[in-house]
Amino acid sequence: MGSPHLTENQKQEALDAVEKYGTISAAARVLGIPRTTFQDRLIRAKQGFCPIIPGKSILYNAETGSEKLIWATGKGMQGPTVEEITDSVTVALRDFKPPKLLKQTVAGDKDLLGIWPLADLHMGMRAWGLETGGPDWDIGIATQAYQEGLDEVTAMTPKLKVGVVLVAGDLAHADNYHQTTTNPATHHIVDVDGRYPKMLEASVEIVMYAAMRALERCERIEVVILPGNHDGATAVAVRLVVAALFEGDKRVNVSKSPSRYWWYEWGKCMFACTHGDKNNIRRLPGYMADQMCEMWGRTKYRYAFTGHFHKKLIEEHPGVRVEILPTPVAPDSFSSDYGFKAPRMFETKVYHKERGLRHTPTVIL
Ligand SMILES: [Mn+2]
Repeated sequence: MGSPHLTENQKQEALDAVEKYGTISAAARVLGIPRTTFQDRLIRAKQGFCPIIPGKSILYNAETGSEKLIWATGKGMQGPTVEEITDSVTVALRDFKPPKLLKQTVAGDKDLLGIWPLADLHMGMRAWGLETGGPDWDIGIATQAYQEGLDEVTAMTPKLKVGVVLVAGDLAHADNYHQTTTNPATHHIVDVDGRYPKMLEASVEIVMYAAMRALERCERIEVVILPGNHDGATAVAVRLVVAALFEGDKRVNVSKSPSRYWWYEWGKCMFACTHGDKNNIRRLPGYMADQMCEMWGRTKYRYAFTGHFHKKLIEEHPGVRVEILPTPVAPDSFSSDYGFKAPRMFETKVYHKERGLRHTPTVIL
């Protein structure tokens, strides 16, 4: 294809001629050189922004230099040589710096702690969609929805040093064979699916499932099961069963504390959790500072969690971010009667020892 020794003057002459005379043919005629030779010069002059396709003929816009038409001739002009293509690509990519490879950790990041909140799962609740306006709900539906949500949110969670499976109360919907919540004085009869042992079993199973998933991401985990107003007795039973099932597993510690509060320290982070039916989010920061003053003093980032209200809410208080944890449970007749509604979701929360909250992978069910 043409002379390899095209001078800068010849290139400029070709560009100027096309601009002046409007078409390649006219420019070639005026310059007194064959059209194909002129076209070759023009292509070389424009190299860098005009791709050349072997076996095709291209009509360029004289004004802009962009392609107007391409004829697939199957013959005719040749494209640039392999060396020319290599050269132009090399020049174009001269300043491109590939990003560093992401750190592929096998072990968990030693500075990261993750929380798998299980707030208000209300295992054993039964709902009739026509009545509530939400989905039909029973133990089977809940188990499947929760397992899928946990799978998805865990897949979004990085590898961590420590994981906390934090059951923030109301894991089970009823607390006895009488289909009531914990306090008999309230006579609060709830809509249940199945007999009490079935509810207890499903409650244990979903905590075990979350723990197994967390173990896929963490070097070791803590399992914390706090009671709520629905399951004051059942939470104790679940805690004992889960502790027995993980007995001897060095990667798992199941808290046996009977307290309604969870306290934890991770580097400069302090955590607190209680169900939220008794202490509320406005009193919690002061109680946290008073009850755990030394942990408070050692830490810089502080997080308090409650459940109970079935909606996500974050309030920033001096020294503490207080969060109401969202729930993945469907509304029951009580919730829909009172018009309580919020997106159903699973989250995990990832905290750095020195930097506090890093991210909150979230799955909306
Ligand atoms: Mn509650």
